[in-house]
Amino acid sequence: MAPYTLTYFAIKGRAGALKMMLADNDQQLKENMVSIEEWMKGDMKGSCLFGQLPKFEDGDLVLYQSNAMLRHLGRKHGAYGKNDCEASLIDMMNDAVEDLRLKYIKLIYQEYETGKEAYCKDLPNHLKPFESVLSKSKSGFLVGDQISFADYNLFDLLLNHKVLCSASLDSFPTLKSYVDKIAARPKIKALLECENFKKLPINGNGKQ
Ligand code: 0HH
Repeated sequence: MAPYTLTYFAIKGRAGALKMMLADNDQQLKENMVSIEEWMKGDMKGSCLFGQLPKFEDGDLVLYQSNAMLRHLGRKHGAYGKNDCEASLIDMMNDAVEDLRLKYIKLIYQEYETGKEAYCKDLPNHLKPFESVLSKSKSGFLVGDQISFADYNLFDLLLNHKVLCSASLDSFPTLKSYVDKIAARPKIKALLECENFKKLPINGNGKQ
């Protein structure tokens, strides 16, 4: 039996990074896909602590909030640094990924038609700090000498941005090779090529 269960809409959305981290760690995931019709009935929304998905279960532990899920799995699978200082730096980088993800979500769901051009123009200003951190990293990961949950999260978001603005990484050689390197990790590659994952839209409104 899969130790972990994810309940979420049939999109990559806020679950992409989590699936990548699990795949990279050889972990099975049971998925309950919720249709928009089911969600609109309201019972499930009412049962969720913050009225939102994803919901993640690890045995008796029930988690909401996608970043809490990443942290939980990071702790369990050695992807949260090797000491407290590394863990704090990973938190910092993940918070920065979340800041960019919120901007991305706002664009996708609220202002895609009117805001896409300006968003893509401004994107380098938001990518520059990640390029800077990675260009100083000996391991090629955001923090320390091993991959962390913040790397899976950044990788997932960079893939979304490559779809949104195809030239987004052109002026960031380190970010570009970072994406290529993570995409080439055998279990990540297998996930990215797997039909069940590929067929999921990135977002819930058909925009990407
Ligand atoms: N801070 C939370 C987290 O990180 C945010 C969760 C969240 O925004 O986990 N959940 C949204 C779904 S992700 C939610 O539950 C955004 C995609 C929206 C598209 C949904 C339709 C998909 C149809 C296939 N939203 C529902 C709600 O708030 O009622």
